[in-house]
Order: sequence, then C-alpha cells, then structure tokens
Amino acid sequence: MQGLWVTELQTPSLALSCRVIKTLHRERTPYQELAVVETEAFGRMLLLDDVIQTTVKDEFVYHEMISHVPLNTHPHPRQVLVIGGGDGGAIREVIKHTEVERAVLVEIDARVVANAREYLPEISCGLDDARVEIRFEDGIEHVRRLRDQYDVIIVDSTDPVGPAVGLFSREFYQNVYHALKADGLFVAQTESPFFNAAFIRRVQRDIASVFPVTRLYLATVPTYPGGLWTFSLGSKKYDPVEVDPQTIAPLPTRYYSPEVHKAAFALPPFVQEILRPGEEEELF
Ligand code: SPD
Repeated sequence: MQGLWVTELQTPSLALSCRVIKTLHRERTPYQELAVVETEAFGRMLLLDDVIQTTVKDEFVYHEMISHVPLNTHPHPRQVLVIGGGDGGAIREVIKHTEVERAVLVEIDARVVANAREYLPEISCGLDDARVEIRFEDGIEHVRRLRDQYDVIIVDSTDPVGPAVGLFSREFYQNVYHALKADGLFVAQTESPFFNAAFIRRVQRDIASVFPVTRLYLATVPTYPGGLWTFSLGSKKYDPVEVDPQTIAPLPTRYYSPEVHKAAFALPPFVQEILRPGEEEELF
C-alpha cells in the first residue's frame, strides 16, 4: 500500500482503511482525540478516538434516518433535543421540518462543533439557524433535570464506550422518558446488528421496560462497522410503523423517503432474532 491511510479497527479482527489525501486537523480535546482528514473514497471524514463518526459522502444516510423517522412519527415535532451530534448533521435535518420551533443541541465537546464549522460546512450548516440553541454540557446530566419539555429527543452519540456508556443505560432512558412530553418519543443510534447483537438486545429490552412502544430500524451506512446500522426508538404514544406514508410531507432528502420510512422497519430474520429474548452478553 502506498501513501497515507487512515484505519479504524472496527472490531478486534476487522478494520476499515481509507486512503488519505490530506490530514486537515488533529487535536487532543478535553474529551477525546479529534481528527479531520480528506479521504479519496469518502471525502472529508471526522474521527473521534480513531473511530469514524461521519464522512461527507455517506453522512446523509445516518443523519436523515436518525432525524426524519422520529420527526415524521410525531404529528407535531415542535421542541426537539439532539444529544451529541456536534457535527451538526442531525440538526441540519431537524430544521428542515418547518413545524420545529426550537432545536437544542447538547454536545459535551465544544471542539467537535468548532471543527465541524471549520472543516465540514456541508454538515454543520444548520447550526446558525435562529431556532437552534447549542449548549456544551454532558447530555446525561442535562436530561436528568428535565421534565415534560420535548416532543422528540435524538441521541446521536459515539459508540458505547467511555463517557457515552451512560447514554445507553436504563436510567438514562428513564430520564429521557421524563424529559419528553406526554406523547413524546426518542431515537438513539444503536450500532451494528452483525457485531453488536447482544448489545442491541439489551438496549431494546431496557427501552421496552420504560416506553410502551419500542422499535428497531435499519439503514445502510458504508463507513460504519458491517455497513448495516440500527436505530432504536422508544415512544410514549406514536408508533413509527403505523405512520401513513401519504401523510409524510416531502423534504429534500437523498436516502429518507416515505417508502424508506416503512421499509426501514422490515427486519431480516437474523435481526428479528436479536429481538427475541436470549442469553445476555456484554460486547462493549
Ligand atoms: N461507529 C461510529 C458510530 C457513530 C455514530 N454517531 C456518529 C455521529 C454523527 N453525527
């Protein structure tokens, strides 16, 4: 192999490598090692602690699916909270919904936002919208204080290691439940069905112990381990599977559509298997 490559060790026995055209920035923030590199295959790429978070080429899949599925499930998504997501991709999608009055971004690491603004303008471009408020706080602590405030909460976190572990706990889901209004709902990114099956099973069980409606859905994100990615949704009232595609207003999207909304909940048998109760095994 020639030249500079960036490699994410996605599991102890699997790596994804991309040829790097240029390293644009590297720094140690108070929370993590941050890098922005220009790659041949995926354009600009943000890495945190050597884990790919987002790339200009494939980010739209993840950000559209973590945002439009919950926002089109809630009939009136006016107050929206995004936890994590400092690159701004989820916020960019959230503010496409004209009914959104306020979109609060709670990101622990101010340097993620600063670097996204500087190096990833296509992704961070919604952060200056008048409806957006940015707070540099720990999302776990932030949610603990809230009661009855949000219609939709989106947990756009890093992988469940280090400080993010608490974002995947039953206690956090209970706090999210209280932070939501009486008909609110939330969604979280929940890793790979190929490599994190036991983790997904545990998360789904915990969400189901708090929320009356619990769903898992899928999207294809080429730079994430295995390429197939899961999102877990907990809802007090509305079921994303019951949404009538004809009621979904058209938005400028490249992956999400009313048909994809429906199809994302059609789980292959091996993913359905994950949702059946079984042996617990901690993978992280
Ligand atoms: N394996 C990496 C998963 C990262 C998920 N969150 C990415 C944040 C993009 N806004």
